[in-house]
Amino acid sequence: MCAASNRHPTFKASFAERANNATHPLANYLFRLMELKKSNLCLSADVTSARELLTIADRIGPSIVVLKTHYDLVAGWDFHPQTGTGAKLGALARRHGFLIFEDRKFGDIGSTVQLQYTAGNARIIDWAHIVNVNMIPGKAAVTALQQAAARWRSRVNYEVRTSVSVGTPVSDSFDEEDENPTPAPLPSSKELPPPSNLHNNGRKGSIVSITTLTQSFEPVDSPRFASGIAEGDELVYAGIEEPPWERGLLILAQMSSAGNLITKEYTQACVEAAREHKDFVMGFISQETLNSEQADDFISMTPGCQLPPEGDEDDGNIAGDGLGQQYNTPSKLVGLGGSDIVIVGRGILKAASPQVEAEQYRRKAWKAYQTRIGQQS
Ligand code: S5P
Repeated sequence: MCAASNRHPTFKASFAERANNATHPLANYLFRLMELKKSNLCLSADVTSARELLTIADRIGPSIVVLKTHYDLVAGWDFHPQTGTGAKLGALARRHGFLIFEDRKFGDIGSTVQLQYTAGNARIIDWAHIVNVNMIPGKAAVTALQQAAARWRSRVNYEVRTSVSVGTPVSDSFDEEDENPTPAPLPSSKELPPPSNLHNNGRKGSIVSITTLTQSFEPVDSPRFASGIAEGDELVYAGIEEPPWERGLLILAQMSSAGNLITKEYTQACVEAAREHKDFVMGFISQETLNSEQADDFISMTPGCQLPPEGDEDDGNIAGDGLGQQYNTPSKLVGLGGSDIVIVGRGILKAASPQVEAEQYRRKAWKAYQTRIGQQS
């Protein structure tokens, strides 16, 4: 563990203080959520069906501040933008108060990661508050994701609906099919061309064609966006507003797996990239805090976390999974390493009662944080 980081002001600062200093709107929100829920726990929801994912998100939601997904290992993921799995997770996130982090580990050239983030069936940016990037391709991947997020952000407040109808207003007119037959025009809609064109001076209706273009702008947070989702999904977690629309990025700066190829220089390059993109990069996936310069206030989220088996002493050492994964306890990661959020998958998912176990992890990780900052519980 890096001694310099342990002397950094953020090591002893409370999450409430760090919320006040945070410049990234989503980091500010997350710190406040952590204080409100007394939780610095992220569930790594590595389950293989959409049904299990939604069930576990609903059950564990009250204990966590972040739900981490790997959407590509989920069978039956419904891609519908308003009623699909992403939208349903979003409704659960609002109800229980957590952010969604898609652990996509983007790792390609800029233009490809932009498309992977915003396009395809999954349209990750629509439902994931946070994503992460593998820095192998270099800083351009971060810049590219930031650009894509900024473009998305500038559009997101308004959903644009355009309907085009072609035909004539006279009785023997023919109508071509509407391109978008569903929505009735909203009150704010403007019609082009003006209605005076509807009089055709007695010319045969079938020759005259009038195009009506209806374009309406609807706030994306309109209740209509919740429609199609089960009743009750409009419920919102009390005590805090809904998250801001700004998206956040975590840089994969260190890994938990044995023999990983990340070097100190590589980690340092990740920190530099984060400093250059502070309005998009919230922090790191790392094994310890990486804050070292005075102005740094990045969030460290740490996977490779488990509690010792019941009755065993917490000496910080836990057996790995036999496939390279290494584990440390919350007290070591948060208390000594200065990590802010622990990421736990199988430690919770494989427990006899995941709900009870999640509460256990929440309490231990929160206690480690309180001890670190010298706060009485
Ligand atoms: O270094 C890493 C980075 C990540 S994001 N090590 C990890 O284990 N992860 C992810 O954390 C991994 O992909 C998995 O989803 C989760 C750890 O799961 P667990 O079951 O071992 O707690």
